[in-house]
Amino acid sequence: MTDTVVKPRTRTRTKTERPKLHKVILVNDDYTPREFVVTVLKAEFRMGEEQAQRVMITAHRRGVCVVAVYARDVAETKATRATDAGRRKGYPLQFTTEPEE
Ligand code: TYC
Repeated sequence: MTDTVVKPRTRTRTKTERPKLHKVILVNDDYTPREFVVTVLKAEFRMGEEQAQRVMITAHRRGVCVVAVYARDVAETKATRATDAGRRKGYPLQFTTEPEE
């Protein structure tokens, strides 16, 4: 009888895998007041007035702007909270997330 030799399946990791960071992205719309966007950026993302103004105006002009990067769960929680703040006022303000490359 022939013995079957089972080769152990191993995988060589050449680097330590780190969880990807996720971007929070501010999306422009035609209805949310500029000042409200700035207020949400300051409250949820701990930005100063000048930085919040810059991010808001960049999204206004270009359609989107990266707000910050965080671990995935933090990015998703902050995006949801910021989007909900707009919804409570009846605004279509949107914050989305996507993984960094
Ligand atoms: N475009 C909006 C306005 O003119 C302001 C605005 C800026 C809304 C950025 C959303 O992500 C946004 N009132």
